[in-house]
Amino acid sequence: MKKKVTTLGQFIIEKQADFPFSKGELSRLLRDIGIAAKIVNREVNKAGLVDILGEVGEVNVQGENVKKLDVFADEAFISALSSGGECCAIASEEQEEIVSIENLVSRDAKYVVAIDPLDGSSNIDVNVSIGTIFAIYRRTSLSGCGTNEDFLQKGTELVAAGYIVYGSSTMLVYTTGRGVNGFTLDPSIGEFCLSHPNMTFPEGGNMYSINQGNFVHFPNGVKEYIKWAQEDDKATNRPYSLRYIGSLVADFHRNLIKGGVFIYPPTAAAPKGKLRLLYEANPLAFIAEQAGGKASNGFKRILEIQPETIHQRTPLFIGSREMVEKTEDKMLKYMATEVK
Ligand code: P6P
Repeated sequence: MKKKVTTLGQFIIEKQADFPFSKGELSRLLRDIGIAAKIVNREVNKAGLVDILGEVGEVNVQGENVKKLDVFADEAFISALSSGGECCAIASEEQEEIVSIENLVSRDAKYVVAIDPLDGSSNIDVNVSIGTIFAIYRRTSLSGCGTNEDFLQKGTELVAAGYIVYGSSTMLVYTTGRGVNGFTLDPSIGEFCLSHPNMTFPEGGNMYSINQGNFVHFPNGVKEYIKWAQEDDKATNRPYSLRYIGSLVADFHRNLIKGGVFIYPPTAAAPKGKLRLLYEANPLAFIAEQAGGKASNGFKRILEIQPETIHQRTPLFIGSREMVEKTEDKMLKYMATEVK
């Protein structure tokens, strides 16, 4: 018997019925993100075929060489969100300042979106999975174009969050605070179709993701955790396997499905780590918690961190609950001697 196909659009409408007073703005905003994701997916899939690779030659606000697909993805999401009328401002990894959406349709819109349009873009040229990460807040400003303050809200205030992973297949995974659901793009009909309902981390897990090349610079708690993970103890499924793609969305997605912990720790040179709070750590932390997992900076719940600036960084320990807690135990052991 043919399985019923539920598209992202149908799913959003069905779920909207759970919010009787909702006027559909969030539904339309999620739809706009889905549309932009399909446009970016088309270009990502062509990347090897047309001259869209290579560097634009500019350096973005993060001090990294900008790849053409980064620019394309940023423009695609800004365009879709600007014309959709449900978002009044965007904070993007590719934009130093927030993008206030001036048009009449969006000026008084209810939501703001923080986004990493194409994370892991250094992997584009080697055909490794990359991703988009988005976080949706209700604005705190009363009207007009969005302001910086609209974005400086704790992750606990998130209304919705999600990611798109452009890999062997393209998936959109999101939460509105009532569980996590995954949709796989069916290119034959151009629709994201529900393929992973109610995603949760499996119990336990035996994979850890970290750039072990930086071992000498890690805090002692992380060094001790890595040595613990490598011990031979069949009863606790150790030694664990090290799986690190160097693309946050791909590493997180694999760990969500198979169980695992992803660690981007602080170092003396980068005490806040590398990853961004607003549009990388917070949205993935919301998803992780909704999927029964955990996300912290080694000591504190990611979603409780009060943002001060839109591009601020944070260390990130995220994934299966028990595995994150084990890393926190190790970090706590050295807290007194290490926290700056
Ligand atoms: P490193 C990609 O540049 C990225 O922002 C994340 O996608 C990824 O997890 C991380 O950086 C990799 O950083 O320092 O290990 O190369």
